[in-house]
Amino acid sequence: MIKNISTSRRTFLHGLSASSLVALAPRLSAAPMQLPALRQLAGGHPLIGAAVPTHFDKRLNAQEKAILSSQFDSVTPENCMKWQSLCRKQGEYNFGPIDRLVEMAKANKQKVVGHTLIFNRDGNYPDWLFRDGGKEADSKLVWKRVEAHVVKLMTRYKGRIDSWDVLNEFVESHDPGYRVTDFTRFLGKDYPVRLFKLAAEIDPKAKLTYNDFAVENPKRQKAILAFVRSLQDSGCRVDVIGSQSHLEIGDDVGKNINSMIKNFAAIGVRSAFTELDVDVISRKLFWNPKTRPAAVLQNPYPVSCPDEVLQQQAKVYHSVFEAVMANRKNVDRVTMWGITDRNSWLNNWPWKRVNHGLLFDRASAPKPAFHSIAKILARR
Ligand code: 9MR
Repeated sequence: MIKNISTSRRTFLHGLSASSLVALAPRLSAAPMQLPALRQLAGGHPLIGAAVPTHFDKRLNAQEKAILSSQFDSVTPENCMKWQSLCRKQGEYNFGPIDRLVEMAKANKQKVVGHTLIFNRDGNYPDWLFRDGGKEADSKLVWKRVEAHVVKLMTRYKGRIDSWDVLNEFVESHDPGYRVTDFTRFLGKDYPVRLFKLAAEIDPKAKLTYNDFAVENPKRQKAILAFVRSLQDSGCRVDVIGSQSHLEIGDDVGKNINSMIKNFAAIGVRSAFTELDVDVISRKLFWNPKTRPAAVLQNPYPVSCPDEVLQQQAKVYHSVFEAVMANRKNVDRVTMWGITDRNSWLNNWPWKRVNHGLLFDRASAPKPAFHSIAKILARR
């Protein structure tokens, strides 16, 4: 894997202090590799995170575990804390996977993100939530269940969760301004106020985050800013706005991110980049129903991704980290949505293909994007 590292990158590695380099367990027949540790280079400002799959103990190999512990100082459960995974059957909570993640994080001196209390998208809740025997539940019963769930989850992990994604994907920039889901249908459009107040009451010390997608888009950013201001006006504490940042090559987001962080800071809220990845196969054709049939046939890099594409990808990561470091006092965290390309959700969404969206490839080798980020972090 060392052969992927260009001369300039080798020179860069030699320029780093020994304490910021970590050895990764070698693959069979490969030499041990010294890599800079992003978490050490950033020094906690911002935190550098990764999403971790459910049953990570079995699903990650030794190299991926070594990357997870050496590179990242924050972990987000990718799925096991979502209501539908945690409590598929009413009354039966499966806390095992979260408990193991929290323990692992403690051993690795990593912070944990609580993802997520309410995911305001249909399908991201258990089937029983809106039912009452053979009929629909009424709004009182649904809120009672929401309250009980939030109390149970937040109380159990109180003091061990650094930041809670209290609410995920509520805002739409078009009418009516929010995503209409079973949650809004049953609880009304103002339920986020009750939710944030409840979360603040249970854990006054944890950061409370509002998390959403495409926040770098100016129209959505404006709508999200207005939403968070309305929460503040209703007496809610919102510490962080999370920008998921599921980007793709060719995205030119640096300027928007720069103004986004500043705009959020102006209302007293810090930013986080909560689910960063950079798709190397553009999704644009997929969103157009006319071109979708052709889009879903695309699988251009089934074996490996060409270097020129990886360089384009590195450019996008670079622009995110440039903006982050220029505004670092207002950025809480940057989390990658996975560890290596092997386990990334981008291999399956929005269609099945071999994807290459993260900082480490399928063999756990660092990609140009990794080196470009390390270089920016090392400048601080
Ligand atoms: O990566 C996650 C994938 O494995 C799940 O099937 C999916 C549905 O819950 O959620 C994915 O993670 C999402 C995250 O929780 C919220 N923002 C969008 C992410 C990608 O869909």
